[in-house]
Amino acid sequence: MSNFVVPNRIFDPEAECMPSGERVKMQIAGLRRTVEQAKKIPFYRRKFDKSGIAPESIKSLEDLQQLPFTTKQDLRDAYPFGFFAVPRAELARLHASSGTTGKPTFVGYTQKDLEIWSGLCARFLVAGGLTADQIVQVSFGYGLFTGGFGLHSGIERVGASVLPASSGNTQRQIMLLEDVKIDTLICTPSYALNLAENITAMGKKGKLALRYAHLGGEPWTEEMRLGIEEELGIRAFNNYGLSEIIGPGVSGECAVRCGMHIQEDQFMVECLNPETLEPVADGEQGELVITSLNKEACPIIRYRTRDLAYLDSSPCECGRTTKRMSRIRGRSDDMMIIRGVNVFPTQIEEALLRVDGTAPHFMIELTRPGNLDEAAIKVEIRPQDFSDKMEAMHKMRDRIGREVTAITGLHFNIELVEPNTLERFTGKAKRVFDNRKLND
Ligand code: DLL
Repeated sequence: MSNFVVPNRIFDPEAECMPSGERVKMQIAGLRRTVEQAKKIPFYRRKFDKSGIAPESIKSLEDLQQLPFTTKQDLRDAYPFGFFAVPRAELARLHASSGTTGKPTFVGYTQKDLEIWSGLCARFLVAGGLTADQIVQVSFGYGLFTGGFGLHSGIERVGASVLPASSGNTQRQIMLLEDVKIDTLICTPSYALNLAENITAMGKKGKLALRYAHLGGEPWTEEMRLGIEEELGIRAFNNYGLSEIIGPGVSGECAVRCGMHIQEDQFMVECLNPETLEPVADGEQGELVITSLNKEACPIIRYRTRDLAYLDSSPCECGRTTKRMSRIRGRSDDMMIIRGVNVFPTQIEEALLRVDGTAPHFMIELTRPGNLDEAAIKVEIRPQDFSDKMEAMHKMRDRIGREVTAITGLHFNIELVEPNTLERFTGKAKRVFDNRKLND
C-alpha cells in the first residue's frame, strides 16, 4: 500500500522549472535587492560601510562571497527587533525560534513575505501529493513556532482544507484522523512514528484513509521513513526550513524523493566547510549557509544554519531545475532537537545556575526508547550540599526540573549524582550524549 505512485505535480512551474540562466539573473537581482533592504539594519549597514559594499557591487553570483556572515548570536545580540528592516506598521506577523537564553529570536513578515511563504509551502506540499480535494491534519503546534501557521497557509494556498489539530493529545489526534478521514498528516517525523505505533496498538492499522505525510522540523532517517510508511500505509515526504530564514518551505522533496529541492528563486544556499568557510563540492558534506533574495521584513545574508548536509546539482527526473539538498546529517554546533524543540546545552547550564548547590558539572543524555525522545540530565552536587537526606535531595531535583522546564519548555528526567563522579574534560566539555542514532 505504502509504495503507491505519487503523481508528479508542480505548483509553480515557472519558478520551479526555470531555465538556469534565467534563474541566475533573478538571483543576482535578488541579491542586490537584499543588500539594499539589509542596509536598513544597523548590523549590515556597519558591515557594508566598512567593506564598501553597495547593491551595485553584486555583478555575479560569486559576489555573494564578499557579503558578511550572520550567526544566531548576531540575531540574539540585536534582540528583539534589531534585524527588522521595516517599521512596525508594515509587519503582518511575527514568529520566533528558541534561543540559548530562554529569550526567543523574533522573525517578522510583511504581507508580501507571508504570500511568498505560503507559496513555498504550497510547492513542497504539491510536490508530495497534495491536491485541492484533500483534508490535511496539521499536528504542529500553532504558536510562535513557524510549523503550524506556516504549513496551514500553504495548505490553504493549494486550496485543500486544513484541520488545525495543533500538537499533543495523541488519542484525540487519532480520533480526528479516523473520523474526519484525513488524507494527509503534517507533523514531526518522530510524532508520526509515535502516532503510527499508537494506531497499531489500538488495532486501527490499515483502517485509516491517510495516504500522505509531510514531515520536518527535526532530523530523521530513511529507516524512520520506512517504519512510518509501513505502519501507516502512506508515503512520507521530508521538508526543511528554519525560522531565521522563513520557516518551513526552504526545501522539500518531490515525488522522485532524491533530495529536497531548494527554492532557489527565493534563497541562495551555499554549502561550506564549517572550519574554513570555503565552498565544498557537490556531494560533499558541509554547513548550509543561506541568503534570502526577496524578504522584506527580515532580509538575511549568509546565515550560518549549522545544519550539515550536501548539495546535488544533477538534474532531477521530476523536471524541476533547482538544486537539491540531502537530509540534514548533523549539526556543526551543539544544538539538540528534542521532540522538535531546539535546545542548547547553555540553556541547561542557565537553569542549573538558578539552583544553589549544583556544581557546573552536568551531562545530558538523549534516547528514543519508543518513538519519542527522552531527555535526562545528570547533575553533580557540590560536596558541601550533598546530603544523605532523601527529602533534601528530592527537593533539589524537583527544583532543577522546574527550572529546566521553565527555560526549555520540555520535561527532563533529573538525576543527582555524587560530587566528583562525572567525567572532567581538558578541552571542550562533552555535555551531550545523543543515543538516538539519528544519522543514516
Ligand atoms: O523547524 C521550521 C520547520 C517547521 C521546518 C516545520 C519544517 C517543518 P526552527 O524551529 O527554527 O524551524 O528549527 C530549525 O530545525 O536548523 C534544522 O536543524 C531542523 N530541521 C528543520 N527541518 C528539518 C528536516 C523549523 N527536515 C532547525 N530535517 C533547522 C532535519 C530539520 N532537520
